[in-house]
Amino acid sequence: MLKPQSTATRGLINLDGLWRFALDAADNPQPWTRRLPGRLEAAVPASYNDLFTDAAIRDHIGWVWYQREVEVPLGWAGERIVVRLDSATHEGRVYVGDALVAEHVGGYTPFAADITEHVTPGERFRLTVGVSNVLTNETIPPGKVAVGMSGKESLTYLHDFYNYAGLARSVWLCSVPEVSVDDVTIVTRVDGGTGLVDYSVDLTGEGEVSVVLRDEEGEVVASAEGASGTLTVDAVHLWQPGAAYLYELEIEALADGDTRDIYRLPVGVRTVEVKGAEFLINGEPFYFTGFGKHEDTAVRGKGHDDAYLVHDFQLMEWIGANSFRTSHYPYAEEVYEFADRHGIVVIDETAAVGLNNEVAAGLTGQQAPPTFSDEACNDASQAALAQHVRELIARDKNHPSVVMWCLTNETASNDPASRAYFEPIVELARELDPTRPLTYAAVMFANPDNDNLADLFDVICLNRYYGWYVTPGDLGTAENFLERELRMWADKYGKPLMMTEYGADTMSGMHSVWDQPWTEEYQDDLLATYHRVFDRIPEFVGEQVWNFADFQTSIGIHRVDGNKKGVFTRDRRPKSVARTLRKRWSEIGTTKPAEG
Ligand code: GCB
Repeated sequence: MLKPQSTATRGLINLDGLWRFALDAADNPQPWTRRLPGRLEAAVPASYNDLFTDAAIRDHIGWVWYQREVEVPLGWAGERIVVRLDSATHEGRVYVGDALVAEHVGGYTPFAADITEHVTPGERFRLTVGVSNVLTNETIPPGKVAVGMSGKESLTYLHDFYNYAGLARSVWLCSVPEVSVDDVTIVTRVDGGTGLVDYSVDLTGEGEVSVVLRDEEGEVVASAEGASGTLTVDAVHLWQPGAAYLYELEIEALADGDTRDIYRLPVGVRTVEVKGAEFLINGEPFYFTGFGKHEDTAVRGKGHDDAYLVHDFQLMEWIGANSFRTSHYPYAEEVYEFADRHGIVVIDETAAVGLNNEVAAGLTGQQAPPTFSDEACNDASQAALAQHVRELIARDKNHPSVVMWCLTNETASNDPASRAYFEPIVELARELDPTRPLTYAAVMFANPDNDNLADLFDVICLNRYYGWYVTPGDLGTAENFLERELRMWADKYGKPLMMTEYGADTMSGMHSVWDQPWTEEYQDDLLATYHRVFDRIPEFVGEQVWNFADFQTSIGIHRVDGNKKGVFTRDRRPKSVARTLRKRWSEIGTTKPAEG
């Protein structure tokens, strides 16, 4: 799905700001048919949970309602009028006046509705959006609403981040011409010093296509007629990690020789490939450094914020990180666009997190019910994941920064039943995008002897907590365990291996002369232990620390105001380890370090 944009042929109105807000209530059925009751206003984009002081809002389970008036410009007469939501977490329903115009399940991908029939240019309409935060065993990610003995409902889930909900990304009103660019797919190849840009355009309506590729100076470097073809770029300027270069593809839809639509797309020419145990970008071995991140800030929750976007990328640049994983869901599109422009490499992850009953059981000591079963991850959940993968790849396929899809975080790949669940998902992802490697982040219960998925993927990503959840406080044993396990994976599969999570909860400001978990020194020592091992494994291609910053989680006895494994605090102040990482990663750049 193309991101909306404003061009000579397309209008775009940003609907962010303050919307009327109300919880769903039995005494106010069909709230979209009238003005929402009460005086609450919610900021868009922002998760609604932390905006208000009323616990009933933060703890609400079910639908909430956002509403505002929107005026359609008079000049949009004759155009198709579309409302686009960059996300509604986790389920959205959109009403124009009294009419339901769109429904969407899945909290981290966009959706849109053609509302031309429901609105009149020059007039105002009431836009109401319902958003539900409910997770079930058939949603991605999964969750469960349970009623406790007191009769109070609670929403539980198996992922370690707070279930922020609402309109956390932008909402748009767009005008699109009758004959318009509906979709574009770009694949780039390199032949010596020449770049090859394969393009394919889908139109809505009958028309012809013409494309022009410009360099960063605005000079035309190639052009073509037709809905698909290959553009040849002599003396190509490659998109490189740390040195982004973006061409711009201008796509024109014409009918009867007249321009009907113009859409522009940044294009980075680069190749990605896995060869043996190497991850190659533009034919050169690439070593990932960086983080698993979250969309998470105080007050906004998962609300997208350009100031944090700029600041987080500044911190990543300062620390020498060349990459991050969008753990554990697709991020706002602005994040990928920024990464495209700044040469940061992205592992783009689905929202398939928490598909693992053993993780909770591990903490409670109870026997886990099977993860893949009618009551848990069943056919409907698999279909929801397939749909999510379709939407993710459709949204992000053209970003040069995205070098790999991560199809799930910490599923129960040690359960043989994981195979039947994930094999079709892997096939689907390969069919939708034959160009990018695939991976999954393997949970600590999965080892080379019992894992059932590794052979399906191109890169093996591991999340490991030796020295934290396993052998806490004993980094010597952690080092032995880690090295033994990494060598086993490398010997068995001979594929690139990387660590997508390793780290230690750390209270900023807590210090000790001893090896004390939770201190800043322990975080530093734990990471150094891992780095020694990484540098001894030839198949090792990258390290992404868990996590970039401290982040909010569900309330429980295992977390004190959230997860504290951040290298930065939640308000982005560096812990001591940041300077150690800065030194190591600045030296690494993009090249695997020699054994130290
Ligand atoms: C994991 C999860 C991540 C958690 C992390 C932790 O394995 O993938 O979501 O936050 O561990 O800190 O426990």
